[in-house]
Amino acid sequence: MSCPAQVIRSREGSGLVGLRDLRGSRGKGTRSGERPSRAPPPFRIKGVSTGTTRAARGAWAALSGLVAGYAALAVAELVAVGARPSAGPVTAVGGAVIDRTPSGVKDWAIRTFGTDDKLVLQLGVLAVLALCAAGLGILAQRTRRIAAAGVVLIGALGAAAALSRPDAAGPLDALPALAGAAVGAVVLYVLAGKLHSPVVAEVGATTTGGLPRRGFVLATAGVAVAATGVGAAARTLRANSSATADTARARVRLPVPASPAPPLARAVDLRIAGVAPFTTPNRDFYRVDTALRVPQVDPGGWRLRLHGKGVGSPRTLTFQELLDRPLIERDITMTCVSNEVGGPYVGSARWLGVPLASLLDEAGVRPPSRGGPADQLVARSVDGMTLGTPVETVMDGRDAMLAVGMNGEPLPFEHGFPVRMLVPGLYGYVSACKWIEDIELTTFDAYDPYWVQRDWAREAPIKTQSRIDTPKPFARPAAGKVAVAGVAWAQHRGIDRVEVRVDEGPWQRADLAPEGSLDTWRQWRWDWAATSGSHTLQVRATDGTGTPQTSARTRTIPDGASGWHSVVVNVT
Ligand SMILES: Nc1nc2c(c(=O)[nH]1)N[C@H]1C(S)=C(S)[C@@H](COP(=O)(O)O)O[C@H]1N2
Ligand SMILES: [Mo]
Repeated sequence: MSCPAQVIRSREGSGLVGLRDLRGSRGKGTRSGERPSRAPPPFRIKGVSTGTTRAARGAWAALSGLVAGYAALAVAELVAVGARPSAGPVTAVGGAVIDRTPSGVKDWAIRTFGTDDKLVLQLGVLAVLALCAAGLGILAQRTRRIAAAGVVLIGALGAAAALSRPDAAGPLDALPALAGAAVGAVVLYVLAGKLHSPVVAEVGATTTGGLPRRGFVLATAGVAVAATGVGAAARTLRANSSATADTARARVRLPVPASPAPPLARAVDLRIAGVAPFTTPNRDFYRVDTALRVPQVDPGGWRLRLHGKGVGSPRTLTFQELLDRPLIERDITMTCVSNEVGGPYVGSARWLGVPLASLLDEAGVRPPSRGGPADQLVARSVDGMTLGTPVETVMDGRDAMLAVGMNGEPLPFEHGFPVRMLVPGLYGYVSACKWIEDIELTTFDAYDPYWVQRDWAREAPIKTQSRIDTPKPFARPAAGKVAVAGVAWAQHRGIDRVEVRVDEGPWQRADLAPEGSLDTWRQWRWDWAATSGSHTLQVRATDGTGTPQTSARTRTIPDGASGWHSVVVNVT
């Protein structure tokens, strides 16, 4: 085995390692440049006499790997603050995993973990890293060089992941993972050398049950403390930069809209306990995106490029130039294609923004129906997301917009600050680009955007849906009058009718709240004379074109779930 007194010796006295030879003078720590080659390195995994000792040694070895990994991550995160926050290895690897996860699994993750899906993913990445680190720690007891090389290899994989991300800015993105790996490799090499010491065997194996020597314990603790300090520094720096972003956002003064939202009847919100409010507060608005780190864009440096096929005069707009244009304010209900029947990924807000069609019009863009060469508008975000929207739809007169405000404030960072796109009637993944920075006119033939590359449909108008918000599944209401109520949506077609039935009996017409607009959801209510026992409630809606919501159940992939929502309740 090449482990190696040789290598250890070459480091002795370097100050970096300061290997101590405690042979015969345990606890006193005399520096020695020599180690008799006949002294076997007894801290070998093999050849140890008792099982407990072997296990203990394995555990200490694994710990050395974990501490090296911890130091590597801390350094990587610190370097990432300087390079690019989302080039940090956990974020980069997590992002690369998201990009490569099959749509079915991704959809399952969104359904199962909701907005926690990202946390779960990052914990998963950390768990895998921890396993690798522990394994390399154990390997280092046999061969430090190969184990250290293993650390570098993992770092190279992290760097490759960072470079592969669509938002990678350049070679600098490889730096955090590589720097972290370099530090991790050195730490592992050094700790492994300290653990692999001659003294412990004599004492340790017999009397202390495998407790490693003091040098190892001190070095390990020292590295752990230092890494914690580095990690804290990284967090502080990041907190500072996000405070700067908060300040920039707080400074934004949203202009008064040239075209305010049409006034809403008070009764659009029936105010029934348990029913989603007509306007979703920003803090409760669903969030679906692939960003492990929410982009914090400085509006001062932000630019929007508009270019591509049929753009007579390409242009680049600043945030202020957008704000200076006549703005519209509209209530629009958004829905995610990953929303299952009865699911939560739908919300309504009052948006403020620049009409997109007029901007395109000024740049010389014509829709296909008027001879324009581009049928697809591809929006790109600062985090490299791409979303494709039919140009025809954007320019058909609906309130497609570049939104800057949400419910009276600048867009929250999570929802796309400083600017996002919105197209009423289309699922978010084909229309609602957050943190947008580029609009390219192209064709559906020429380019498949992110989700389309992952098996989702090119075009995806929102399907008519209705949801029972109250009573909740398996609720136990008392017999008598029970309010059955919820929401229904068919953006840009409107909702004309909602019906409810009990135990597959006759359909009963629900009362509808006044319509907000064709682009918003609509609340409904039906009073049920409930009798005791278990009952199934079902709901269906009819859209503004007179088309009833289909009963046919489909999955969310490729273009949105369909079918009727039902809820089972036990009346007491
Ligand atoms: N940059 C970016 N924009 C994005 C996405 C994304 O992953 N990245 N997801 C889209 C999807 S699938 C939906 S449903 C909406 C969700 O918007 P919200 O998070 O503000 O509700 O954003 C869209 N815009
Ligand atoms: Mo979505």
